[in-house]
Amino acid sequence: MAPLNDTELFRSILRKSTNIVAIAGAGLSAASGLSTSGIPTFRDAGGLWRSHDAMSLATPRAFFKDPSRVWQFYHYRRETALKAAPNPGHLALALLSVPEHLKIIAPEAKFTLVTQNVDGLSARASKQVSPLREPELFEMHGRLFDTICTVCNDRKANFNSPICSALAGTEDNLKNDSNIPLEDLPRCSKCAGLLRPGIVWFEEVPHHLEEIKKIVDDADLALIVGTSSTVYPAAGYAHEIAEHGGTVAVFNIQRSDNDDLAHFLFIGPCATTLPHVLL
Ligand code: BJW
Ligand code: ZN
Repeated sequence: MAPLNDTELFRSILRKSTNIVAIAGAGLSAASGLSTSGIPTFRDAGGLWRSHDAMSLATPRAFFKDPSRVWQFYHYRRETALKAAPNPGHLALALLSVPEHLKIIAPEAKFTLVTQNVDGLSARASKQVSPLREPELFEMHGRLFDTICTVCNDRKANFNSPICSALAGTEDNLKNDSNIPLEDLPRCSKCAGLLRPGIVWFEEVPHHLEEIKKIVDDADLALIVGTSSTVYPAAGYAHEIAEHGGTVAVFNIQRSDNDDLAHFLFIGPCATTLPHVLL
């Protein structure tokens, strides 16, 4: 059956659901950011992977082959995210974690946000909406603002801008590799080893998989938001939820891979559709 675009029917299901999960991707953050294009997604026209080869940037092998180039890319991503702010889509999802503010979900309902995004904007939205509440938020592909030492494995939050002086200004010059000497790239404060971004690259195991598995197993409603549903394991969660009888609602600016199993489909920019449908 073709998916429905019926806000009232969707809300009646939302009100009855007790384990609600949102699986978010880059489209959720597309409307954030200072530039007119916001935070670029990966695979759309104008997306990051259209102009940069993913495999030469987002794998451990790529990093060890050319850490200067990979750090330059992540420096650009960090600076873009620092200038961005949560948009109404992030805020609408954050509000679902505060059911007492909402009449639209049951008071006993549990809402979890599983995001593939590394920009930290969903965590910032939760702080904005409810500063004291710890959100049920899983950042499965890591965080732009974490670093990991490649020698002693120390993981730290690091919001420095720029992260090191040698990268300053290179964000405007993404296509020209700056060949920064290894010793001038970000280094560990404990052992002086080379730091890497705290991101889950291809071939690495995403974070929180056990907790996410349980949430997916229990979910009676899934919101699939702004993701092309091409990267596993996240791409498989909607299938698993539909298979055990849960309802799946897709929020995307265009048709995407999970539409064939969606019960609801809300096409449009999710900074508009999420607040419109949820609040
Ligand atoms: C809007 C909008 C607006 C725009 N409003 N919508 C074959 C089968 C199965 C798996 C594999 C396979 N071959 C290889 C694998 C494994 C691999 C994988 O899935 N590869 C696929 C490409 C096939 N996966 C992995 O390697 C993962 N690890 C793994 O599998 O470990 C093994 C293991 C698993 C489980 C247990 C034990 C072991 C790791 C994946 C790490 C992904 N990392 C990246 C890069 C991070 C670096 C960085 O950020 O720089 O994460 S890839 C990149 O894609 C990034 C994203 O999080 C991820 C998903 O992309 P997303 O968010 O969907 O973005 P887009 O651009 O693709 O889509 C945007 C969508 O938004 C579009 O639909 C637009 O229409 C929409 N949109 N504007 C609403 N305003
Ligand atoms: Zn170290």
